[in-house]
Amino acid sequence: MVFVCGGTHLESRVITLVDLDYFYAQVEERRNPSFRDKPVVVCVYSGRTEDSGAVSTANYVAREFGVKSGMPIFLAKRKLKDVDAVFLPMDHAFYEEVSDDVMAILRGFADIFEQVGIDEAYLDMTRRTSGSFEAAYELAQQLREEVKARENLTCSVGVGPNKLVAKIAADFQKPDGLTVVKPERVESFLAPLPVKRLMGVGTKIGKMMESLGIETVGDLARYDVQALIEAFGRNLGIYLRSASLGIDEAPVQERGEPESISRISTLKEDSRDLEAISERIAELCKDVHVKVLERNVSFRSVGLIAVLTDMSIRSRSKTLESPSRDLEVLKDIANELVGRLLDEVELEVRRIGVKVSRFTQQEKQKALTDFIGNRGR
Ligand code: DGT
Ligand code: CA
Ligand code: CA
Repeated sequence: MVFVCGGTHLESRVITLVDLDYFYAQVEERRNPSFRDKPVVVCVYSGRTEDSGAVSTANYVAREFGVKSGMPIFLAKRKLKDVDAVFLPMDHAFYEEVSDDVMAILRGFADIFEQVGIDEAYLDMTRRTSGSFEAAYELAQQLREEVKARENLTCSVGVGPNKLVAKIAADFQKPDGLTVVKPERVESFLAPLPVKRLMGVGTKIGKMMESLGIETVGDLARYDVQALIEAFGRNLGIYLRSASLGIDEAPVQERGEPESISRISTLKEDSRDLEAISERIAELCKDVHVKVLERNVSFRSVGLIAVLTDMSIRSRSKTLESPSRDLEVLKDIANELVGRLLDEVELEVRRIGVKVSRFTQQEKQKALTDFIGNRGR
């Protein structure tokens, strides 16, 4: 495939994958720097008994003790017996917030940006690097420095001619690594890696391959393609063959933006005091408003979410007559909704949240006014 870019014909795309290191645990370390040298384990407590549930992720100190994502909490505790380790419940809303902030930085480094999951994103950099992997290396370093300086987080970055290679390159040196694989180095880079590094090769297919004597990506690349099709079926067989050669033409694609922006936080103490709640609401509105401006949207709906003392959740919302992106409008409506809510419930409020939705893109409106403005000139 040849890519045309600014009149020059490029041999290859330049695709970068950024994956934040031990994401939830790293965010917890940032929030509480005294955790840094200790094993940190972020848990999803199922709530049945004190220790029932699973490990969501762990920092690299904890991983040295054999703690892994998905492991039962009691097992992680056993592995960290007699060690000064930190076990924390997952705080998903907070990780989402941090993720949004990081993604806003990454977006600035991409021609086309595709977030995948909470802690990783693909960046198509073909245009801005004019297809140069040297330029991509520099950009990737700059990106890592910026994420570190502005968000105090480390990430691992892979650069390659497509998503498949970029992803494997990012996994190659973790944490805090950068691996660039130029097109001509793809096959030799992949060949020695275990086949399990390829997407789609899980435990079951891995076992089948083992029985065929395929251990590395190189083994797979040399394997007779007809025999692969016999063993794995046509679609998977052909996919495995091309994956083993580092071929992947899937484009980096901008995903649909989330339908809403929200912020929620816990009050210092449970309360029905309108003034105290309003103060918190003003802060939340400010945060939401920053995101609204960043996304360059206007909202037509404002919502309020309250978690009460008994942990029950109430929400109220209001639709605007016309789209707005005004902080004062947002605050006024949020306060109106709190007033209504307090009239309607008797319990105290524990957590309070603000949400905006029903977006319209600001850009399009601007383009239209530009157009009308230009006609008169
Ligand atoms: P890494 O990338 O190897 O340095 O470590 P993580 O923790 O960033 O791992 P990653 O990128 O696979 O996953 C991103 C986040 O997703 C991670 O911080 C927590 C969550 N997560 C990953 N695996 C699991 C899992 O098995 N269960 C649950 N509940 N959450 C998970
Ligand atoms: Ca990660
Ligand atoms: Ca990830």
